[in-house]
Amino acid sequence: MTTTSLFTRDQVPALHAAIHDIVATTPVTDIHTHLYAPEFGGLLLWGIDEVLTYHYLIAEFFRASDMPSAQFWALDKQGQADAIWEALFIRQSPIGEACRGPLTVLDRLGLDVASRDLPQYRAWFAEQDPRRFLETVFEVARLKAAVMTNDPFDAAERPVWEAGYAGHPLLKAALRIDPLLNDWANAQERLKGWGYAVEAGLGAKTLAEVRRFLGDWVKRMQALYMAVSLPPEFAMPDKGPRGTLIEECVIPVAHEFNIPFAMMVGVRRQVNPLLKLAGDGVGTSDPAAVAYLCAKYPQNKFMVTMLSREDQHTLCVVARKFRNLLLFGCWWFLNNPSLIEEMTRMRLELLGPTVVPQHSDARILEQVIYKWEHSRVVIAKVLCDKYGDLVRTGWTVTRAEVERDVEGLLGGNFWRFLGRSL
Ligand code: RAT
Ligand code: ZN
Repeated sequence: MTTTSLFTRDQVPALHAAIHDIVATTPVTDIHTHLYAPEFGGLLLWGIDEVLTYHYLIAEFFRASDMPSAQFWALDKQGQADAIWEALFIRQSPIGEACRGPLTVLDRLGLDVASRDLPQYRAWFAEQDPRRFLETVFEVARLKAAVMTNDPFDAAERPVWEAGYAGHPLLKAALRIDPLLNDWANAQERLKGWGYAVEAGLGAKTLAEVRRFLGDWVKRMQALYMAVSLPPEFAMPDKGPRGTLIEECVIPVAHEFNIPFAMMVGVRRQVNPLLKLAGDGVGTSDPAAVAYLCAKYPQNKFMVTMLSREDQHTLCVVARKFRNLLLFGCWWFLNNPSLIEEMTRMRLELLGPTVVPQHSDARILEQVIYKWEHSRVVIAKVLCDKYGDLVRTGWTVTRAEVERDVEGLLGGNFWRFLGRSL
């Protein structure tokens, strides 16, 4: 089939086949992950034991098993992976989305899923070289780039930047500033220790120093955007430290460097601390906070994803009003086929192809294989309905037009929003 193929109302099956093919093969820019370049050493997680101890699976383990949490946490990584494999894959069927993921990974890497032979999988992963494996995984997942989550407050990560890390062709940086915006008292002490003249009260001098801190790290990381995750109570305007720091520091620095400020709203941290990283939950938020920022700062760019299903419609309506707002991803508890389908449908109906329907949030390298494959299938299904509805009006669609739209949805819209190219 050539790129000039034209689809009419009589060619819906061929149109659907083309859409599935295009969505499955178009290279992706994954705009939010927790992956790292190999230069960050142990921060780049990969391998079957990491895949099996993903925090989504840890949460599910504690439902399926009666092992006391202290006993689980006392196990080493391999012991935890063994316990999870036994509880979630052997003693019950792995039908949940987080369980299905590792099976897709194993299969697409050429391993025999039917064997259920965890030691054999381990032996295969042990032979991989992380640098080469990163490229292999990106090829299998058809990723052309992924954006990391880079936190200058992280004691393991910071020294890599300070030692002059020079960047990676596949992994781009994003400056993550949760500690600054969600825990100013502690952040202030840290900034002071790093030579910024900040005080607890947010006076003019302190705000200037916070701007200097942000600017220094945007430059050092060549950050594509600044990002924060926020609790359900996030509200703007807000006279407290978070609101002041956003309006007086983040907004002007984002404007100066012409980068977006990404807000990931709705996470209720540590609902069950016994689960550690797996212990966070969700709450409904107020998209009016996003509308306030978009309206007050039309020269700034904002990227937003919200964690609660209930907020998605209101957020779409906000995005209809503001061209400086890019919606992205089906985040975390929303990254399940039924919810991706519902959200993608709603976004395309309300916003057309001006969104970034998915990011992977991968914490472990191999996860990009399943997260993207599973999402591509759902996105293609929704697009089949949408283009099918179009041609049934008498409108015609070319393959090149579908390719153009899908390129945007799978990352091009992000780059254009940034005003950059890969
Ligand atoms: O999705 C996740 O893995 C969460 O643990 C969070 O990291 C979340 O994505 C975030 O960026 O805060
Ligand atoms: Zn994340």
